[in-house]
Amino acid sequence: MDDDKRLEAFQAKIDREEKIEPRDWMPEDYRKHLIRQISQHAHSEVVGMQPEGNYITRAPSLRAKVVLLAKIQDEAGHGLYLYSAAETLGITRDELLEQLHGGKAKYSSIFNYPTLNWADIGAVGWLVDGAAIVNQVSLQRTSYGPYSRGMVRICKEESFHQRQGYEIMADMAKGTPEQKAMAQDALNRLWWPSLMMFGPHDADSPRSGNALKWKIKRETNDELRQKFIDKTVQQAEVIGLTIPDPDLKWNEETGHYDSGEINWEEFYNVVKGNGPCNNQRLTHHKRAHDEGAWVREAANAYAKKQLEKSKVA
Ligand code: FAQ
Repeated sequence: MDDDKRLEAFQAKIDREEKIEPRDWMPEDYRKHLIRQISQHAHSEVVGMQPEGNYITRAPSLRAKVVLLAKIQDEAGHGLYLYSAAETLGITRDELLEQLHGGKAKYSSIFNYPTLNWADIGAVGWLVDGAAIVNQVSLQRTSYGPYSRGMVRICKEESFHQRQGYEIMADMAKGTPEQKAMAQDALNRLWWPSLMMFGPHDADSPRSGNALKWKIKRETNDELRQKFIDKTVQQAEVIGLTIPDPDLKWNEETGHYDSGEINWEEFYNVVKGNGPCNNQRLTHHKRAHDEGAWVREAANAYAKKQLEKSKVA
């Protein structure tokens, strides 16, 4: 079959809602697009452990500590599923990490903001995991089989994470005036960066055209952002917190909330590496990777030994 025919058959398969699997023929651009998106998603999960990891030793109760620990371990697991999904596309884990450490691969802008206190841990679970779920529920229907299946499990775990954060915020919002003020302050600082997680407006999103045609993305950046706003505004109302957007108002006609404009200059600045914690996050990741070299060496030596044993048997 020539390439035009293959391409036609590939698109027809996608249009029939059949999944593309690792051994299926796929255009090079589709493969590259997926490696970029899945690996950036994986890096986000792993780097995203850092803003929370600091609070394992500071959680206010044993229960809070156990729940936070379980959540952070889940994020590591999500990173591993996603790296494995990316590897099915013909790239190695080492190459993926080189791209991260060399600054070629991005990770979500949200993880370049600091977590200043326990209320921020609540806001991360509620808003960041909440935004991640909206995006990932949509990605469960993505066209690439391994990514789509990974998302199903990840979404189940994310909904526990979102509840973990919302519970912290709800408890603080009904606590002392100081606790409520801390919860409100965390919402004020993390609201806008959470909206930025969905990426630029559709008109400014260069990757969306192919992503939608290939059904890698099932909904646009703005559609998903709107879904997140609609459901989160109501959750804020229930616990008595105020979304820090003076332009936010219900629109009877559209059936959605209208909202103010995101500070895109801030977004692009963070994406370019100049956010408050970019340097800290990457430096920490590199150090942890270097310090873990002995674990990789030991695992490789063990695997080699097992292989030799199986040859002898
Ligand atoms: N941050 O043309 P588009 C989580 C980049 S998981 C940084 O719209 P696309 C769990 C984009 O890469 C959170 N960069 O791109 C958790 C592109 O640059 P490139 C991660 C961003 O791919 C919770 C350029 O801008 N989730 O939180 C961002 O069609 C708590 C142009 O943008 C995923 O990765 C951003 N926010 O749409 C863990 C979901 N937005 O690559 C721990 C999968 C855009 O050409 C604790 N990814 N850029 O150099 C996606 O759905 C998409 O890739 C989007 C971006 C929606 C992120």
